[in-house]
Amino acid sequence: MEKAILIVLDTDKYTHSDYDLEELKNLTRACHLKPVEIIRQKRERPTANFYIGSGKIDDIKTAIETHGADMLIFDDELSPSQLYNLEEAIDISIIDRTILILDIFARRARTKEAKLQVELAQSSYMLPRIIGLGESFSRQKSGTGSKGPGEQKLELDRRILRDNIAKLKKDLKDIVITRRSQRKRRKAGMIKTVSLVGYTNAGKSTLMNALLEKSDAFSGETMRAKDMPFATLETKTRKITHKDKRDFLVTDTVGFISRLPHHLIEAFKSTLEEITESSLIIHVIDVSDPEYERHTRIAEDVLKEIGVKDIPVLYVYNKMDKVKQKPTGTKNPHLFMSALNKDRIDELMHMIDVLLFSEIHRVRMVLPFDEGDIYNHLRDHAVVKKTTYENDGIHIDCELDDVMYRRYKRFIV
Ligand SMILES: Nc1nc2c(ncn2[C@@H]2O[C@H](COP(=O)(O)OP(=O)(O)OP(=O)(O)O)[C@@H](O)[C@H]2O)c(=O)[nH]1
Ligand SMILES: [Mg+2]
Repeated sequence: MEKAILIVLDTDKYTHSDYDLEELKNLTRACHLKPVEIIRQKRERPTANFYIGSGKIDDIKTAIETHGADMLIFDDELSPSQLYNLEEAIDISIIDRTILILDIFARRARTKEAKLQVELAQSSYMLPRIIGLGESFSRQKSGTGSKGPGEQKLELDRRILRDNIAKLKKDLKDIVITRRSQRKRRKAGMIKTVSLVGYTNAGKSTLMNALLEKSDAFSGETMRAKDMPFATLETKTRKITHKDKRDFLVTDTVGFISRLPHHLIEAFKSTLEEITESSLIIHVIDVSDPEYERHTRIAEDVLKEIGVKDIPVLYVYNKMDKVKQKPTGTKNPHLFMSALNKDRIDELMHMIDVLLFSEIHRVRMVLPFDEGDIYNHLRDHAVVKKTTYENDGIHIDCELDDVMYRRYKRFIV
């Protein structure tokens, strides 16, 4: 296995936690590289020439010697000139966080669409970085004013890359058109779609499998669920039918990660488009992960970036079998469960049914002070917009589904 040295810079903008370092090691391993050392520096901001301070270059060289390392991995996006300068100064291969993540995606992509998307992200990321090398090649320019061999080769590389990008975009467009018309047909059939989203490894595919097993039309086909980053790169949609519930479609898709490369989001937009058109989003959160609250925020940021708005969200706090205490800071409406043990899957089916099909009632309620349990139930299972404490009780503005509406009718004013 090739050995990699990881380079981490803590700046005023971003300080790495232990968790970040662990995650970086896992990403490295997912690329079949062995992390042998982390070199860490603290500065206000990256330097323009080497990203890290130039004094660190010697430390890096020594570490390369010591370990016999084959690769340097920078846990950030390097600019074309930083990459170029580093390559000039250091003999072994250098990659950055974006190239690393793109490489994992490339290894995992199975469908034609996923492969095209990854290749598009890789090519567009590399294009300006090849140009970065241009400055060095042009130094070889011959005296007659004609182009030197290095420069000619560079132009050729760039042209090939550009042609390739254009071709990838066209191929992808054809796939997107097919996808859109499939979705249109589904919409015409009025079947609602539920999208599973969340940080990578949260248990989305495991939850999809648990839902599939509940379906009367279960074919035996399951999603790939594995303990590794980015097990899923494809979007898969399946129908769930149940004798006492209304049919719906469920979509499993690629997971998110902290500082997900922008190029990747761009390239995967067509896959992620599915989410923006769903009727309900199930945000799966791994509560056994100490950073689950941060991961929740990261996933929400990605959803915003791909254009999700005004879609109701159900928060599934997953892997409850691995923790002793109920998680804090939970969002609503939510459900605590274990997708692996399939506990509370019936309750999930019920919540999906209610959220998808019941009418929403916007109401004002006045709860007597001794009905704290009901208040807690509302907070967990309805959308509470505003709470004020008045003399006659707790005044609550909230949105209730049919079931809750009937249940608490007596408190509605
Ligand atoms: N203990 C426990 N493990 C779980 C649970 N749900 C999922 N897992 C495990 O967590 C790992 C990741 O599960 P996946 O379903 O692949 O997660 P994912 O969100 O689809 O991940 P990506 O597709 O990589 O984004 C697997 O090893 C699952 O067996 C759970 O409720 N409890
Ligand atoms: Mg998955």
